[in-house]
Amino acid sequence: MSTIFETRKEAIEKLHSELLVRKNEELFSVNGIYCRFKYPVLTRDHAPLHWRFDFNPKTNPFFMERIGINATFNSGAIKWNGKYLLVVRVEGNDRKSFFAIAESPNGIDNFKFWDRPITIPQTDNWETNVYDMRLTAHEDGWVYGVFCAERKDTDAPDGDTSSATAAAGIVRTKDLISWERLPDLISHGGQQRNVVLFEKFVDGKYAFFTRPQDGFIDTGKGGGIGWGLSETIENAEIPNEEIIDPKTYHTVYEVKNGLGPHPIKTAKGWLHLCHGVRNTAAGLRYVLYVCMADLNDVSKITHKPHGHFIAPLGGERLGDVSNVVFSNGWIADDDGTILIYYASSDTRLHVAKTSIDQLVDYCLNTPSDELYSHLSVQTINKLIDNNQKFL
Ligand code: M1P
Repeated sequence: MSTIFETRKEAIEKLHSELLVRKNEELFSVNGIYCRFKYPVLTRDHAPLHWRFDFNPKTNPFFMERIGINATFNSGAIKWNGKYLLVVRVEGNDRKSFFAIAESPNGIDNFKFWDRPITIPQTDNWETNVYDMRLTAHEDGWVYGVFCAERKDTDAPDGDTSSATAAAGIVRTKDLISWERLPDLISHGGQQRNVVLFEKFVDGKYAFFTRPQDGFIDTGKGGGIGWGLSETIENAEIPNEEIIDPKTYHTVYEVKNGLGPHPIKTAKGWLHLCHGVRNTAAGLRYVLYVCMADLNDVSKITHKPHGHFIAPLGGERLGDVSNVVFSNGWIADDDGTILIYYASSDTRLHVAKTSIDQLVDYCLNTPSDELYSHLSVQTINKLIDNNQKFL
C-alpha cells in the first residue's frame, strides 16, 4: 500500500509537470496594438518543487510544503543563447523577494526555473529585500542588473517598524550564473527605485534612467523619470539628475512614474516602456505607457501617446496589490517581434506580444494627452471628421 508521502508526491509532481508544459494561447486583440495570452507565463505554482518540499520521507512523512512561495512577478528579460530568460522577482511566504531565472524556448510558454535562485553578493550594508531587476547588455561587454535594494530606515522613530529606504543595487555578470556586486548607485535626488542602465556610453560615461523621490512611498518633490551620467560603474555616482518625463496632474502618471526595461532602438527613435501611477478612492492604480525618444538622444521624449498602453484587465486586477500592472522586462526579437513581460497585481507574470512596427506606429500616430476634457473631445471630433469619407 502506498504511503501518504508517495501518494501526495506523485500527485503534486504530476500537477507541476503538467503546468510547466501547458501551451499558451494568443488572444485576439481588438486594439491591434498588442495581444495578450490566455495564461500567465509564471505563477507561484511554477516554482520548483525541490525549493519547496523536503523530499526525505523520514523527515517529511506527509510530504508537506516546507517553504512557501507567494508570488512570481516583475521580471527583467533577455534573449540569451537563443532562449528567452526572465530574472523573476520571486517572493516567499516570508515576504522576502529574491531573483531566480526562468527559461523558455519560445518566450510565451514552457517557462522553467533554473535549478537554484540567483545568489546576490552583499555590500557591507546588507539590504533586507531585493526586487525589480532591469537587465542591460552594455556595450562594455557586461550584462548588468540594476535592482531595488531596500533597507530599514535607521532614522525612523522608535516603534516605526515600517519605514524603509530604497537604493539602486548593481550587479554584473558574463554568464548569468555568477554575479559580481558593485556598490549601490549614489545619487543626490533622494531615494531611488526603478533605475535602468542605458546600453551605450553617453559622452564616454555610464548613463542611468532614475526615479528620484523624497521618501520610500512618496515621491514628494521628486518629479518623474530622471536621467544622469556617471564617470564609472564600479563606484557609480550621478552628480546631476534631470527630469526627462515629469509626473503631471490629471494624467495616468499623476502621482509617480518610472521607466520599465531598457529602451529598444528603432529606425524612428528609442521606444520606452514605463509605468504610471495615479491615486483613486480604491488605492493606487498602476498602468503601463509607451513613448518614443529621439534616435540621437534617448533622454529626449519626442512622442507620447495619451493615457495607458496596458491597464489591469479582468483577473489581472486582483492580487496582493490589486489594480497594478508593472513591467521591467521586454525582449525585441530579430524578426521585429516584441515580447512584453508584465506582472499583474504583484502576484503573477504575463506576456503580451507586439512588434517594433506596431509600437512605432502607435507612438507616431496616437494623439497625445492634451490635459483637458474639451481638448480630448476636439481630438475625437478630428478623427470623426477624417473618417467621414470612409464610412
Ligand atoms: O506595488 C506596485 C509596485 O510598487 C513599486 O513601484 P514604484 O516604485 O513605482 O512605487 C514597486 O515596489 C514595484 O515592485 C511594485 O510592483
